[in-house]
Amino acid sequence: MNYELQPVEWIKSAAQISPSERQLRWQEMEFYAFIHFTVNTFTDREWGTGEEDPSIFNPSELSAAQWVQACKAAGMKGLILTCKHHDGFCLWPSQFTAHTVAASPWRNGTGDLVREVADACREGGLKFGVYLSPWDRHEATYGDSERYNEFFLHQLRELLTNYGDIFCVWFDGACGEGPNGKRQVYDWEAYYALIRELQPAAVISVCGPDVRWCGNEAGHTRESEWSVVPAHMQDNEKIQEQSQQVDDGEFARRINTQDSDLGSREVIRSQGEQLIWYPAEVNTSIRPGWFYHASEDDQVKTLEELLAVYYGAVGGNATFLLNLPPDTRGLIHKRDVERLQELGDELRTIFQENFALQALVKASETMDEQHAVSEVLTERRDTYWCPLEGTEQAWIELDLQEERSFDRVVLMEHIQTGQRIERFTLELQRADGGWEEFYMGTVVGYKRICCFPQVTSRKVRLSIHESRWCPTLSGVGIYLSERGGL
Ligand code: FUL
Repeated sequence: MNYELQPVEWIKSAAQISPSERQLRWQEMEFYAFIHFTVNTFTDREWGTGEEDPSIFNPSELSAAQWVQACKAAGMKGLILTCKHHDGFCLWPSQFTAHTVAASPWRNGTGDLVREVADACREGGLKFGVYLSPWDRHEATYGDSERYNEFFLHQLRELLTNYGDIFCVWFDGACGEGPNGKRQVYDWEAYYALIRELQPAAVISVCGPDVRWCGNEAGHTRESEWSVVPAHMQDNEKIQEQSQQVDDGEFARRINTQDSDLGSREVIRSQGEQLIWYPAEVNTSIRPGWFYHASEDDQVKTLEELLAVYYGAVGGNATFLLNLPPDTRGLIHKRDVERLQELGDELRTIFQENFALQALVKASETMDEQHAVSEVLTERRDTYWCPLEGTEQAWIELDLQEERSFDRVVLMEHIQTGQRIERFTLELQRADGGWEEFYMGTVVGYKRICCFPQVTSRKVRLSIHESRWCPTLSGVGIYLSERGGL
């Protein structure tokens, strides 16, 4: 981008930053699982020391099919497995270390859990992803940067060549001291290059260029989650940096992962740097811990809690990565399984009937025939409505053909052409013909699920008050949740 541009030209170029094909495919997955499982499951810890004896890894009834079934019941589209957590124990028989399932009694040392999970995913129609912790508390070369990087690349290659298509490589930012007291310098560029070579369709998440960590592990999303943010958000080393000194001696505020506003006009303009498409993922666990602890059996998140995270994440222009920790049997506990089924049932019920599909729809203006407003009512996401270029305010109106009660409105931008909507309202038509606002929102992006107390009307209007260059919409849905307003 050229920072010398006038504001209107500048916002036009910001409006045109768009996702890569792999980012688009990933975003469409919406909801998928994290599985944290390793020696920690058997030691009842969250972080292993690296000194665990592989003989403790011995799940008695492990069934990857059960995990996949639980994910599918919840409506998830994929699963990411901790193939190696910080303790260094590998769930596959890596040729580059003895600290693996091959040294455990599980399946008499002939097991390969990565294979079992990858196969079960493929069979069940889920995409499969890998978590490989760069921080390794077992590996002797850790801290001897060059040698460890080589070792890590070997492990990556094993995972990316032997287990079919991988949709995501998830890199954690944790970096501790090595056994020799040295600090490891990760060769991120080499890791990324190998992933692009072996699995070009995979996104690289968190410590990676494709998917941004939302900034917390509690399941919170920002009110305005922008996918277009300044390029330094991608900088692994500096991600926690609060501020930096600029050339003229003044302190310029640099936004970081925890800030509440990463992408408003004011913020991106003040950062004065390259903008990138870097969408958010919300990761949280169904229980307090990432690994299974019997003591947390009565702390499985409630349906209401999970729905709230779902609405904030999937309904707030992010994706939802929900962690499910299998227990020492190698099964997901009954309580978690039941909760996942309830969640899936609830979501299927809420989004069962889209009242908008019957609607007559009109718009304040339309760019051309290819972008007719009727495109917002089709299931297709590659077609969309938009007004004339340069029109930042516009509206569409839906006549539902009969009076309807509803409490959820789903809006989707055509993000293939960028993220543009900044502020909108929803209004309904009163009996006297006047319009009454019942919802105000900011960004839309891939998907915004507007939740509000039930209203009743035949006509609904979406007014876009602020947008970048010109808004787009590829989908609109209107629903009634059985539960009433949250
Ligand atoms: C963190 C790790 O330290 C936790 O153990 C867990 O894997 C979480 C997803 O990321 O950084």
